[in-house]
Amino acid sequence: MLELYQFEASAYSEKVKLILDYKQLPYKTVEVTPGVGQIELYQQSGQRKVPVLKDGGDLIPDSTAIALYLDEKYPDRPILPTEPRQKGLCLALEDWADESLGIQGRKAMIGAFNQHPNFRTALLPTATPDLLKNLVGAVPGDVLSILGMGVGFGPDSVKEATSILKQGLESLCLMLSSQPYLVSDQPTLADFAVAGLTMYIKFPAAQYVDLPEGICGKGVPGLADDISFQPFFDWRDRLYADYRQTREGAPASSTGPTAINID
Ligand SMILES: N[C@@H](CCC(=O)N[C@@H](CS)C(=O)NCC(=O)O)C(=O)O
Repeated sequence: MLELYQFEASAYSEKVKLILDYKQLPYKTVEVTPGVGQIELYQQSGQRKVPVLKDGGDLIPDSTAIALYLDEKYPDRPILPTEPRQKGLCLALEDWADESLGIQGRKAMIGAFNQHPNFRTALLPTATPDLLKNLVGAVPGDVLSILGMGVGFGPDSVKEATSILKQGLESLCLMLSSQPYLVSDQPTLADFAVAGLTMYIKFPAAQYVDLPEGICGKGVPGLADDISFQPFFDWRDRLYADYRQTREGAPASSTGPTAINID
């Protein structure tokens, strides 16, 4: 069976899980322990980041490489359009999702999380030992940078990220206002990349991701709760409902307020 080495809270891993689910491929996830688990990953794959897909003897790091590998090896329910213009658009949007939405989203989320230490621990993989969780709460800067989660963003950098994301979310709402998916009338890699990489702006509901319930369905204040971006989040909810597998025994979706509530 396919194995996905991942962090549950990784948006790049989420993108791959959306694709695996869309393609109806059975897989199991292997939670990588930050730090020590990444050393093992490095020894096996030559790099320390998740996601990494294991398919028999093949080990494929990087969400884009995994997506392309999956589409070639398992061509049923294709995620790359064949029409050249659509294919070009799809690949460009996927890259934008990875390089802009994902990276700026992480900055904006860390900016929101930095306001309250408890929220930092909520981001850690479920397998993280309690000791490390406590450390993250106590000295988040050091530990989170070890985890590659990016901290130390100044207010200007968070503000800039938020403004880039506002334009991104507005663009997505406009693109989706007259068509069901970003590139064609079927979901493509672009849709799954955008849905996955916007995870940090607003976390999916608990029935899809195994994160502390407190953050599921919540997101960056000023983005996740801005009513003008609701069409995008409604579209993403539909994509999840249509294609993402639900977790067994997961609590029902919460319909509460969308912003992170910082007490
Ligand atoms: N380009 C990579 C980015 C993957 C990535 O940034 N993964 C993060 C988690 S979301 C990671 O593993 N960070 C740990 C580190 O940098 O040590 C992809 O598309 O898979």
